[in-house]
Amino acid sequence: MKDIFKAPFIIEMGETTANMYRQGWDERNGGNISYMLDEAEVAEYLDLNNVIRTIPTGFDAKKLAGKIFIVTGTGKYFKNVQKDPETNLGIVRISADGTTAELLWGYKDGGKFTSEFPAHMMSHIARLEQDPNHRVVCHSHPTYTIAMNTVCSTDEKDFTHKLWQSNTECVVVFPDGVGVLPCMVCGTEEIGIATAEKMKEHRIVVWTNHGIYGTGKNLDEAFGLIETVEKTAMIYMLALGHTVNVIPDDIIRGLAELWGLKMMDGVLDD
Ligand code: 2HA
Ligand code: ZN
Repeated sequence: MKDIFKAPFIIEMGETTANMYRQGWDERNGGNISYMLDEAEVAEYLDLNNVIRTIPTGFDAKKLAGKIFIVTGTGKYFKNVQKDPETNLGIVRISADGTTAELLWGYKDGGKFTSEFPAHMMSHIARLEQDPNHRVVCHSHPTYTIAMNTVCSTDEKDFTHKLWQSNTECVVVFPDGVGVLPCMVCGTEEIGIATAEKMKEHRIVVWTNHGIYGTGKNLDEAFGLIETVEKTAMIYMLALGHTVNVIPDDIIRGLAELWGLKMMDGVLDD
């Protein structure tokens, strides 16, 4: 068996959580990440027949039966993942009937996965149906995105338009736009269902007054989506009340045409 502490997925989880913490987006226990792993790769580091304990999933996760995820722990701080991955992370496999997760490694102090596990798993299901290469769901509390929620409506077309108008990168990085949920109680199956519904059309979903979900085929991609929204929200908030110049719709359309991208419907006037 290879040394799991040297596994690329453990190293990457440590790097990404540290990075997000240093951005100031993941205070205290804020934020959570789940990353679907390749079974053959995990088998190089762990005996897949050795289940440490089982943890209820809290919802019907049958569509992910047999899939293995590395997931940040509930109550755990992003700040601490890199120095103690075995306490702050866990590797779990969804059981055949989808009601439990089999712990294969981690949560060393008896802990369990994030309270947002249903939202993560339902988002994985929704994104995998759109893109078989999808692997990562990343939730965070980026400062300016949440600030933007306090001054903008929850209309996702309007929210997307404001982002596209503020930074030319935006339409190129997320032509599929940003899904926006109203302020809801988090940690519930209900917010999971609502998030997954948005994930059918968007790789990014904003939880109003709370934070953001970014997804992708790897950690870089999910992080990069959040980073682009957050940087643009910062530009928007810095300029708020002083705006004399935004990116015109014909330039936004021109960028999408140049890169051959299909834009979210209804954001720009036809
Ligand atoms: O894990 O971010 O949404 C703490 C949270 C809950
Ligand atoms: Zn949160």
